[in-house]
Amino acid sequence: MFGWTGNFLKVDLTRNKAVAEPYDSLLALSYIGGRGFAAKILWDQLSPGINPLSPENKLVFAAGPLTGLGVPNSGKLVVAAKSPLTGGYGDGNLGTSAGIQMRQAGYDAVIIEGKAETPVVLHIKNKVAEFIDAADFWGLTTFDTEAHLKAIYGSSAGVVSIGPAGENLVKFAIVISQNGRAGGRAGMGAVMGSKNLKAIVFEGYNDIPVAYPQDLKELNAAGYREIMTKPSYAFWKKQGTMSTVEWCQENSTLPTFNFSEGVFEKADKIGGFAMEKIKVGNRGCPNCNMTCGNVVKDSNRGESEIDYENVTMLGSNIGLGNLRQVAALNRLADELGLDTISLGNVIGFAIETSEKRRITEKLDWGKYTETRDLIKDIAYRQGFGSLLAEGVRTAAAKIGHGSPEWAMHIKGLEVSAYDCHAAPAMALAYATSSVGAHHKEAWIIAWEVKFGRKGYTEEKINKIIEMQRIRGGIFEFLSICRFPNTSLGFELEWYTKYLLAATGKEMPFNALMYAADKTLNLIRAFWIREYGNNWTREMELPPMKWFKAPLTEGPLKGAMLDFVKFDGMLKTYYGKRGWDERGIPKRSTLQKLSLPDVAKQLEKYVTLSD
Ligand code: PTT
Ligand code: SF4
Repeated sequence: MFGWTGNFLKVDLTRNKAVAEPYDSLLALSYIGGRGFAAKILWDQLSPGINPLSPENKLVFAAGPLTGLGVPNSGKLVVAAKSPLTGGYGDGNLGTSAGIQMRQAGYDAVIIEGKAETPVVLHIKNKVAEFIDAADFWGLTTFDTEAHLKAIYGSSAGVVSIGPAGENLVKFAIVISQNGRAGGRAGMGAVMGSKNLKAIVFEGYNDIPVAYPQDLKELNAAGYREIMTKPSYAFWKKQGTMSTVEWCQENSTLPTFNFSEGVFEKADKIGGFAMEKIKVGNRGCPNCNMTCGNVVKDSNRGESEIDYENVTMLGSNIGLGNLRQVAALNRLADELGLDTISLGNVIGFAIETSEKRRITEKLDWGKYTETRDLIKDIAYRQGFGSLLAEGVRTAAAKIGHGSPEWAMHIKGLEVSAYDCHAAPAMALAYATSSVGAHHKEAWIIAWEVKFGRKGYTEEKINKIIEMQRIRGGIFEFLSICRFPNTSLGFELEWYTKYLLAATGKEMPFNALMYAADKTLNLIRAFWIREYGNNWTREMELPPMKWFKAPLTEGPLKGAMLDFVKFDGMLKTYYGKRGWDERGIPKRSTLQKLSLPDVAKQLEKYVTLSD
């Protein structure tokens, strides 16, 4: 095979064993890499119903066939497992040289199973895997862990690690690399912690076989040049995703006061232009000339790498309008290894619950010091923080007193940073995302704002499906950053050319879309297999707040979602997907995607329609 290494590495932490597992070209061509490989591995190798934090769960790091070959924006790595937060499929995608080093070590994926008796660091160098005692690392922040490991193994080693949050099994603990790249919102850091795995160091010095090396070299150079010619390139380098703050404020979609409002009176204080005033540099993933990580000095004079999601979830959503303080909270979350989106979401929930006097804890909007202390309590599972560490769905279920109505999650994953009172399509995108309420697959909000907020139309559904295939499928199985395409307009045709040069295979766009559907349906099947007959359409409905409590401020004052229309839209979406009214793939759909074995297995858990 060209492009693919043809090997996974299976690591058993219980037995301190690592074995290379070759796979064939059929698997490569069907699932391509990254999320595709991760989904296939988890479907094939996990027994349904396992506890996600038990040794039976498997943590998969998977890259695509272009990783490690110098392709623009290809320094990304998928991390996946059964999620302890949602009970379904979980994954995330982080920028790190670890993916590049993993591929150059000779592996397209590393599958980690079992549990080390005491904390370890896994060191993978070419074909050799070592299990290193991590007693001295346990308890360190992600920044210190990576710094210490790089001091030992050199600055070119790729390191992914967890912080105290992962160690303490916080359900939304994330995996961190390069002091601020984060992946695995749905608790991948907790899965790593449950295995007593503090960090992985990857070092690879092998060449990856490439079909047409000269063509690839020229295409790579041309791609980087092309990206720089895009009209929004210069502004992107200045602000990255931060300009979204002002845009959301203008369009009443800025998450504010636990998603009660879509506008925030201090939005200009935490927006892209405010950020420019305190910016000290750009950081980014490897192989990227767009470097969208905005490095700012925070209120503790530390450096913090910020972007839209973390600034709004730890800013407007908790009523904090001081960007340096928001940046300090973001840095703390990175150091502790907490997902900033879920963190801002659970804190917003806690403040609202306190405001409504359903808990005895006194919490208030926009209080930096109290919030900082609460974040530490969450990471170290102290007091009330330990309840919030379970995620908003569980916290609300335990608190009761009506609080599930303002617990902002779908399928257990906290909603990310777009208010949907007046955005039915974005709400549907959240509802049907593969990991729970994440914006990564169908960021339809911009399209919806441009073409009309009010409708619950088929056109919107079609657009969501197309976006899910491209963003949740193609970019995730290639494990390549989507921003050149989605933010600058770098054309999708480039990727078919890269694939041809790297693998020698013609993979036209429609073949990639088919592969995307296959992976997305397999992920769907994974969820259904886990939930069995408890799976219902209601699980995919957005939080009740968006249906019952209208916006009280801004130009869209009074707006909220319509329950009946939304439910109808969800059913139509299912129909277009080839799923039944519960959202379960039909037998014929799985057969069309060459997944007859999946249908057969699924039938043991639920009744499938034809
Ligand atoms: C992603 C989620 C996001 S999505 C953000 S900001 W975003 C948050 N970032 C966090 C962070 O930082 N620190 C922290 N402790 N927690 C964080 N949680 C949140 O995690 C990120 C960029 C961004 S910035 C986005 S949209 C794009 N995401 C991509 C993706 O998902 N796939 C892909 N093929 N390309 C992407 N490119 C962009 O990458 P999760 P990164 Mg992330 C500080 O994984 O679980 O999906 O969570 O990777 O290297 O940090 O780059 O406005
Ligand atoms: Fe990473 Fe940003 Fe570059 Fe994408 S654009 S590869 S997220 S630095």
